[in-house]
Amino acid sequence: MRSMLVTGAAGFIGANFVRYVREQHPDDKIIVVDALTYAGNRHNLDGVLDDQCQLMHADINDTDYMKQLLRDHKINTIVHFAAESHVDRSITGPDAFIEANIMGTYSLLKAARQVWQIEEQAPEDHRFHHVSTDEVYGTLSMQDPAFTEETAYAPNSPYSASKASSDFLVRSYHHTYGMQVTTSNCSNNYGPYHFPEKLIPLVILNVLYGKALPIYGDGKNIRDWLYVEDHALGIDLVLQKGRVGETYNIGGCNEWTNIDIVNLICSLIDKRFETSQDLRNTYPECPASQGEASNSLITYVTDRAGHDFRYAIDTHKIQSELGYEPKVTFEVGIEKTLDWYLENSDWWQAVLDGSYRAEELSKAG
Ligand code: NAD
Ligand code: TDX
Repeated sequence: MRSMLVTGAAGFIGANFVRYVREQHPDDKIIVVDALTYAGNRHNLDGVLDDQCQLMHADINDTDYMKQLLRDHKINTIVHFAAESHVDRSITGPDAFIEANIMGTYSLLKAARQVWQIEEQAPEDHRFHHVSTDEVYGTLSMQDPAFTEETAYAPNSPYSASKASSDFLVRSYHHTYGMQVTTSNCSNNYGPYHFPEKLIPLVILNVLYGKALPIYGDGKNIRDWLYVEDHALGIDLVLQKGRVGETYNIGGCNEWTNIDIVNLICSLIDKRFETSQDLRNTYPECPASQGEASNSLITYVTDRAGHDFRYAIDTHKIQSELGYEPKVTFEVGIEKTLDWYLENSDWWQAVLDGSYRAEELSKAG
């Protein structure tokens, strides 16, 4: 039986991963540890927390507490999501990224090495899975082949540099101490619980309220988008069948320019408003409620500093070794995502008006 420590699972991908594991592996015991930063929200785990799946409000930099959790709950599997994750924030304030992504990963590795007594006992039944990003590989031109696991690291933002550093620390704990590690490098995720500072949820909510849709630069930058549940599936396969010491790229083989994604979301929202008086009444500021096209809100703004042009993932390794195949097409995934945001306004209202933060701060006393 697995006893898992899942870090950062009050955030977007970690919360979806925990939901996935609860469904697919109901016997697993899960301890979530999350510092509940601005991006962490305990409501992301509503309905899945119980005796077998508990949330501990703590910082992974608290090494002693991490050791205590590993011991007390006999953890044999760590799945490490906790990180600062927004590139724009890393440009304006890199300190938090160094602290959470580099120091935090180091703290967790240090705790695991000691508690699992890696060198003394060489225990078989342990795993440290590190969740990383395709951004560590840098940027591609239109002509370049997609990133493989052999592509040299060339991170360009403080965010991707901090993730690259954490990847190397994890790698070193395998080579030096024999810790059983795996790493996955995934492309852009989208889906439920995505924090609305990131492109897709930001566009959905701004359209509903008739706010400008900021497009960085000329909007031609390209990202590969993967439905978040398919990221969870990929990690699950790596945990079950992945070779220790290896890295696996996870992607959707689904490249879009930013401007095309934004236009698509606008047209999907326009279609829904056409047939729903209820939506028109609920969101009167949405252009579609006034018979206008939502993409009239598109506003070109100053480009992101150091903006990577293109990311693309070669998924051959995880497909051929582990049988990975994403299940949700983009056409289906983007509609599911839109449904989720339209059906869960309580969630994002509390995020936007800060009431979930206030609730958290009052709990902390
Ligand atoms: P997120 O920002 O939504 O969530 C991060 C979570 O980590 C939050 O709940 C936050 O409170 C927590 N956290 C931050 N610092 C912490 C600390 N010191 N101690 C404990 N908890 C802490 O991020 P996300 O989009 O869910 O990304 C999760 C992981 O996946 C990250 O490691 C990220 O680099 C990686 N990743 C993200 C994407 C993507 O598209 N979002 C793609 C590839 C990889
Ligand atoms: O307002 C915006 N306007 C805009 O044009 C925002 C927020 C973004 N963009 C562009 C920048 C990117 O080219 O859209 C693209 C996607 O931006 P983000 O949603 O910020 O994602 P990105 O920077 O690609 O990084 C994401 O994917 C990889 C995650 O945030 C990372 O954590 C992950 O590692």
